[in-house]
Order: sequence, then structure tokens, then C-alpha cells
Amino acid sequence: MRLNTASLTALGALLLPSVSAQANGTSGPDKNGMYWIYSEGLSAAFIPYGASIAKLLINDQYGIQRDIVGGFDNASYYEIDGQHPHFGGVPGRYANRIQNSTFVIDGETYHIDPNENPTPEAPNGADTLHGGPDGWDHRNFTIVSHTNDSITFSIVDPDDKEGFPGEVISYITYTLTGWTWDFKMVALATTKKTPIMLSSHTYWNLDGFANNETQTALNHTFYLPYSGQRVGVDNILIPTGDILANKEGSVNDFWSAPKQIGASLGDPEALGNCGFNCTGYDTCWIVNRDQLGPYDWRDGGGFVARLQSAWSGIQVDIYSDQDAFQMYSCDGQNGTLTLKSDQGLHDNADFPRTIPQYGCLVMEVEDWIDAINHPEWQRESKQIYAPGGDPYVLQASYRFSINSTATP
Ligand SMILES: *[C@@H]1O[C@H](CO)[C@@H](O)[C@H](O)[C@H]1NC(C)=O
Ligand SMILES: *[C@@H]1O[C@H](CO)[C@@H](O)[C@H](O)[C@H]1NC(C)=O
Ligand SMILES: *[C@@H]1O[C@H](CO)[C@@H](O)[C@H](O)[C@H]1NC(C)=O
Ligand SMILES: *[C@@H]1O[C@H](CO)[C@@H](O)[C@H](O)[C@H]1NC(C)=O
Ligand SMILES: *[C@@H]1O[C@H](CO)[C@@H](O)[C@H](O)[C@H]1NC(C)=O
Ligand SMILES: *[C@@H]1O[C@H](CO)[C@@H](O)[C@H](O)[C@H]1NC(C)=O
Ligand SMILES: *[C@@H]1O[C@H](CO)[C@@H](O)[C@H](O)[C@H]1NC(C)=O
Ligand SMILES: *[C@@H]1O[C@H](CO)[C@@H](O)[C@H](O)[C@H]1NC(C)=O
Ligand SMILES: *[C@@H]1O[C@H](CO)[C@@H](O)[C@H](O)[C@H]1NC(C)=O
Ligand SMILES: CC(=O)N[C@H]1CO[C@H](CO)[C@@H](O)[C@@H]1O
Repeated sequence: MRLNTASLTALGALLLPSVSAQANGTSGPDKNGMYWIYSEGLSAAFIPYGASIAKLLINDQYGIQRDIVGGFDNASYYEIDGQHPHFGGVPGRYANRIQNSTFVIDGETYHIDPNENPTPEAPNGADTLHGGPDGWDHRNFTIVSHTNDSITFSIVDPDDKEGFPGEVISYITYTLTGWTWDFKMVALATTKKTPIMLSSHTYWNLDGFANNETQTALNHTFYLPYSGQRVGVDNILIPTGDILANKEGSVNDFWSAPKQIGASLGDPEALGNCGFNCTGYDTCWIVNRDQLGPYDWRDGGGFVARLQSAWSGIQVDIYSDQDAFQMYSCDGQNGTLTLKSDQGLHDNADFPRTIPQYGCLVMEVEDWIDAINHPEWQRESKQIYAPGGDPYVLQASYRFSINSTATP
């Protein structure tokens, strides 16, 4: 068809709705490089860097909008900030730590790139954290789909990148419905057997860092109804192989009843609980649901974790198909990360516009950490993926409510 001026004008008029949708942010990025999705109760912004969530907006119990996830003000700053806190991204291809940056598959030993805990013998690091120095959450994903309520990212992770065997192709879909944030992560090993473990590494403060009584999240209440056990770790947080009991009333007991994050930190056992000389949590709890018989992770099994803040009234119940749950209480924060402009208090000198120690919580749905180095745990089918075999799949549903009185 030949286009004359009149038909071009008509075409322009036809295109106008999508142009304004773009200005609204539904089909392109806003001026800060963020891609927005919306539902009745939530709005969220995402960026290609690490397929990260950059903003999550919800009204608190007084109707005041709060941005309850950590991040930076614009997409371009994520790869500039030297601290790289893994803000809201997808750690991959293997989340958490790999002992000695080494694992064995079918008798072959793989050495991957280290990036944590440097020593004189291992100047680049004694272990690998979150997929290595150029892990997935250091890379820009491709946007393959974006609608008003959903966005899908993809990444192709080449053979031998960071030392991992084989190519991996992954799709990450985030969706908002009502008051729920859902995500689904799928990954395929296309050429060789390889370990895969993903997660969402989101920093939460359910007060939007705007609590005018305390800057910390220590008064948030946390509950892990299925987690009577945890993965034992050494003083650099590498699993030892031991599965430990969280005895009722002990520091790591969040199963027998909901408890404030700060409630046990005065206990002598809390020192060293998150590594050498560290007081707090950076802990992988086991999710024990098999006692229930067959369960539907979306519903019948109930939530695996609940976090609630009495100050804002905001509560999130996390449903997931994963068998472990990591929580980090921001023990290592020291006020060097700046809040986003839509967070915190703008007029209170007692509350600096930075994230203090214990100012946030990272919650990660995942599988048992470093199980690739613990064959005795017998989790190979959930950790090692082969071409032509089952895909890696992670699903989670974060359901928000206000002033909820629902009991588990
Ligand atoms: C986007 O979603 C929001 C919330 O559900 C709705 O109010 C709005 O009308 C939707 N916008 C478009 C362009 O569909
Ligand atoms: C939540 O509770 C607070 C304090 O009781 C009340 O002021 C507020 O209106 C409630 N909000 C909702 C959405 O129920
Ligand atoms: C991007 O955000 C960072 C950190 O929030 C800020 O320092 C910087 O000025 C911003 N850059 C632009 C172009 O807005
Ligand atoms: C990644 O995307 C950001 C903006 O979203 C851009 O500033 C940056 O240059 C990109 N990095 C690479 C390596 O393409
Ligand atoms: C750690 O890895 C190095 C090579 O990177 C290897 O020489 C050493 O034997 C490994 N140590 C253990 C305890 O596996
Ligand atoms: C603290 O925040 C609450 C909730 O937004 C508000 O009702 C109260 O007036 C604030 N107090 C001060 C001293 O600003
Ligand atoms: C935190 O919770 C405790 C009760 O466990 C309460 O005594 C204290 O006042 C709360 N602090 C703030 C700042 O809300
Ligand atoms: C342990 O940490 C405290 C601060 O939390 C510090 O003052 C002390 O020097 C540290 N001790 C060692 C042995 O690193
Ligand atoms: C604060 O933490 C950051 C990131 O871990 C680190 O780079 C920085 O040196 C620390 N600053 C102080 C003053 O401890
Ligand atoms: C940035 C912006 O204007 N966002 C708006 C896009 O449309 C949704 C739904 O109509 C609004 O809620 C946003 O405020």
C-alpha cells in the first residue's frame, strides 16, 4: 500500500493511544528508565538491570502512599554505584554462596569466578556470591513483553560465563493483580548440565523508610510457620552440611509464633549468627511442608513467610513453591546507601536520608543454598539442570494487606 499524507495522518491518529500509553509508562520507560505496571492496590517499577524491581508503591493504613522496596532513583545509576547491594534483582545463575567457588557434576570439577571474602591465598575471594563478579544482577536483561499489569524479561547466559558450564536461557515474569505481586522465573540449560538457583533479592521496609519513631525495621514482625530448621553455616556464611534445629524460644525461632526482628538480638547467641562478629540474620531456613501431605503452594499450604509492620499497617504474606527461605536483616548496612527521593522523611534531622544498620530486610524464596556441594542432602533434581530435561521453575506470590487481622 502507498501512503499519502492523509493516510499517514489517519495512521498517526490510530497510533495516538499507544503513544500516550508510552508517556504514561505502560509501554516504555519513564524519564528515570523505569517500566511501570499497575493493579488495583499496587504500582511497581522495574528496570532491565538485573530484571530488578525498583519501586513498589502501596497505600499504608492512613492512605499515605509508601515505596516499600530499596533501590536507586534511576535505572542508569544501578551499574554506577560501587556498593552493588543486589537491589531488587535476580541473582543468577546460582543465588547465594558456592563454597570455594567449586562444584562437581558427573565427576568433573568446575572452578567458577570468586567474588567474596578475599584472603592472601585467594585474593579474588574464597567463595562465589550470587553468580560471580558479573552475575545476572549486574547485567541488563531484554524486555520481551510489557503490558499495563505485567512485564517479562529474558537473558541468555553464555557457556563458560563466570566459569559455569553451558548456556542458560531464562525468562522472568512479574505480574500485579489486586493487592498481589506474582512472579515466575523459568530457566533452561540448553547445552550442558549446570547448576541453576534463582531468587528475587528485594530489600523491604514496610514503612517506606518513613517511620518517624524508628529508622530500623527491627519492629517489623516476622513469621515462618514451616521453618523449625535452618542450614548451618561457618563464619563466612558457607553451609557446613549440618541442618540445625531452631528450638522454641531460640534466636532463629520464627516458627512457633510471630516475633519482632529485633526481639532476640540481645541474646548472646545472636552474636555470630550472621557470620564473624555479626549480630543479626543472614539465614537460610528450611520450609517443611511435606507433613501436610500433598499441598498447593498457592493456597492449601498457606504462606511460607509473613512480614508485618504495625506502624504502617502493611503486611505481606509470601506464598512460594520453593523449599527454603533466606532472610537478611541488613546487618551490613552502615548508612552509605541513600534513600530514593520518594522514601524517608524530608524534614527530620534525626532521621538521615540513608539506610542504617537493620534498616531493611531482604527476603529470598529459593532452594537449599549450596546444595550442589552437599550431595548428602539429595537435592540434585532441584539444583542441576540438563539440556532436554525439566526446566528450572520458581513461583511466588506476595500478597499485601492493610490492618490485617487474619491469623495463619
Ligand atoms: C492499568 O491498570 C490500572 C489498575 O488496574 C487501571 O486503573 C488502568 O485503567 C489500566 N490502564 C490501562 C491503560 O489499561
Ligand atoms: C487501619 O487502622 C488504623 C488505626 O486503627 C485506622 O486509622 C485506619 O483507618 C485503618 N485503615 C484501614 C484501611 O483499615
Ligand atoms: C540517578 O540517581 C542517583 C542516585 O539516586 C543520583 O545520584 C543521580 O543524580 C541520578 N541521575 C540522574 C540523571 O537523574
Ligand atoms: C544498562 O541499562 C542502563 C539503563 O537502563 C544503561 O544506562 C546502561 O548503559 C546499560 N548497560 C549496558 C552494559 O548496556
Ligand atoms: C578449592 O579450590 C581450589 C582451586 O580453585 C582447589 O585447589 C582446592 O583443592 C579446593 N579446596 C577444597 C577444600 O575443595
Ligand atoms: C508520625 O507518623 C504518623 C503516621 O503517619 C503520624 O500520624 C504522626 O503524626 C507522625 N508523628 C510526628 C511527630 O510527625
Ligand atoms: C518496638 O516494639 C516494642 C515492643 O516490642 C515497643 O516497646 C517499642 O516501643 C517499639 N518501638 C518503636 C520505635 O516503635
Ligand atoms: C566486632 O564488631 C564491633 C562493632 O560491631 C567492633 O567494634 C569490633 O571491633 C569488632 N570486633 C572484631 C574482633 O572485629
Ligand atoms: C559501608 O558499607 C559499604 C558496603 O559494604 C562499604 O563499602 C563501606 O566501606 C562501609 N563504610 C563504612 C564507613 O564502614
Ligand atoms: C506515570 C504515570 O502517569 N502513571 C499513571 C499511568 O496510569 C495509571 C493507571 O491509569 C496511573 O495509576 C498512573 O499514575
